[in-house]
Amino acid sequence: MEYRIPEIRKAAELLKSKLDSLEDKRTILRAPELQALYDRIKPLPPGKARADFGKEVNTLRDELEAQVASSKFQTAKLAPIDVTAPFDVNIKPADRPNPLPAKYGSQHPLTAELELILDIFYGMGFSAVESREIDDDYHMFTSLNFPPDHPARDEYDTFVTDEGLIAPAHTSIMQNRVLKTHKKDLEAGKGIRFVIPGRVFRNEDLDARHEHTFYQLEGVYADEGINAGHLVATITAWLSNYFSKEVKIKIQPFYFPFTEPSFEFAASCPFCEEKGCSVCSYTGWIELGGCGMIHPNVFKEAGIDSRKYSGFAWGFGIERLVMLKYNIEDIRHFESANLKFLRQFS
Ligand code: FA5
Repeated sequence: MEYRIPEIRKAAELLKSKLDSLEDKRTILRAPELQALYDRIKPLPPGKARADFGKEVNTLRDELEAQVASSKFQTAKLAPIDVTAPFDVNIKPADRPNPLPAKYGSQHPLTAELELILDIFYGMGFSAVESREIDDDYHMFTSLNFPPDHPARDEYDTFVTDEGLIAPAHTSIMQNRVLKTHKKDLEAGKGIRFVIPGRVFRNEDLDARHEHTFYQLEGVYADEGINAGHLVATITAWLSNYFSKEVKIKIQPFYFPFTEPSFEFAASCPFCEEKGCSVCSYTGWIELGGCGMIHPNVFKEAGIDSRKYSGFAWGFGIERLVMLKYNIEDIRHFESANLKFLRQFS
């Protein structure tokens, strides 16, 4: 703003330069230089000169006020804020909480065991692909041969968003994707061999063996001439490797809409050679998961001719397997963030 009256112009320059150096900008509105201008209005004779003087003083005050207001937003340069930080990054380093330094952290036991499990499968010629944590009705049910309103859907009661998206209750949601994507490998005579780890969710009553959020590992194998013998041999080879000792596998009939025939599989107890111990509840056998021959309708949904190709799939809970291996009595330890528990594996 250009002030016409020299006295006001001079005061304006002075007040503006003063404002820059003030920490509390509001005090400029009480500056003696501004007050002196107001004091000058009253003694002036009534008329245009007095009105012009008063108008310019008010304009100067408005201008200063606007500058004070805008200065509130001209904050000093702050360090970028990391919203994931467990404390305000603007706190002086000396006043910050002292969390456990990263060098004392270690892999979570489930991560370490999953890496080991995957390594075994890589050695057997499998590839791995991760499952998903949000999905739709088609992959959760329809592509897996669950007819609409079929009671088997109740076995997989899980969390659903308002938009109808589903937190998957099992890693079998990936069967259709893997078969569809690698159909061309089958046709090229290569076969499909995939393992699929993933986090799954269920509406469960929680106890020592049931979590609402846990991990599964799915396996999908398809080629020409595959039968249940290949299924048993594959699971036996993997488990014997995992427990570093010969493990026998027992399958017994079960029902899953997406496999036919379907089985539950159990392993001979690696801790007592089937004699019976507390780990296997004195039965000599440990139930591990579900499996079966891929249902023709699942192949059909993926565009694969089930008269030419066959295959098997299985799924098991990773926590339950790791609990067995380390004799962990309660599944809830894994997500408890209890350092006493976690340090036993570091
Ligand atoms: C299934 O989830 C099938 N999708 C498995 C399958 C895959 C069958 C491919 C055939 C072909 P089931 O609901 O039984 O099946 O779960 C498999 C395993 O997940 C169980 O044996 C158990 O090890 C684990 N599991 C199931 N529910 C829980 C839970 N609430 N907490 C921890 N582990 C669980």
